[in-house]
Amino acid sequence: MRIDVVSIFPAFLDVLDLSLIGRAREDGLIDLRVHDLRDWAHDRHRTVDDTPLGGGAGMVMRPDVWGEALDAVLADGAEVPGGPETPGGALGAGRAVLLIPTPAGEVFTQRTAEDLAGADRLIVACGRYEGIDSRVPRHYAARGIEVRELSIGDYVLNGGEAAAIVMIEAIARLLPGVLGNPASVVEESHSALGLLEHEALTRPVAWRGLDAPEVLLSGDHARIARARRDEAIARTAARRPDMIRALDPTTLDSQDRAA
Ligand code: 6GU
Repeated sequence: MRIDVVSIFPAFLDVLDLSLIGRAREDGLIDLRVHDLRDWAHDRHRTVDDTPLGGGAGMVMRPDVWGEALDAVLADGAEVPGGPETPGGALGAGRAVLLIPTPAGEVFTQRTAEDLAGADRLIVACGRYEGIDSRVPRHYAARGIEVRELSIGDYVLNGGEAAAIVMIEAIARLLPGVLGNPASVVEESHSALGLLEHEALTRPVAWRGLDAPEVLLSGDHARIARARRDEAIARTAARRPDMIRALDPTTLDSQDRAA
């Protein structure tokens, strides 16, 4: 997957050199490129924002600067499926998604990550201040590009960079070959069942007066699975009653209902 990030703080994205994502980049599974929006500014001061039309607090990022930046980044990916030069339509046979992190977006969930992991390229436009001029997403959507304005939750960050890192990590770990143990992704997809994961324990079995549940030492895999599921339901009910209400009753067995 090709991922381009445009930001006025490109160094913010340096953490993506580390850990799992860094390894996936070295292995060529992810082609991540970070761009400085100010490279497309027009003046000596490299201005990228202006006061809001209609007045009000804060600054809004200029559509002309963003337009030139995104046109250049899209053209640079011409060889990528989904790039503008790929035969088969405005953006070719592949799937390119313009992702705009914003607290005013739709909420990014595991389902969103699974969906976006199917794209050939992501272009992530990180806004600061009060956001990017709203004509920018409208313009690219009208050009036939899939535009997703996404929020990572109901709180406000100073800019899209931290949210972009969250979303890129959630998407990238779903790409084939990125995770050491693909079973962890499969097990999580049970969270598609709509429960939090069961608690995890390791050795020592007794620690500071706290004993691990005996069942985990029983070797009885059916009993272990049952105990874990009961525990997952109990903690989901305690921590995320909204998830319990949203459960599909047909996915529950009689013992679940008793729990
Ligand atoms: Cl995507 N951006 C900003 N600035 N704040 C947020 C967010 C995004 N998601 C939650 N809060």
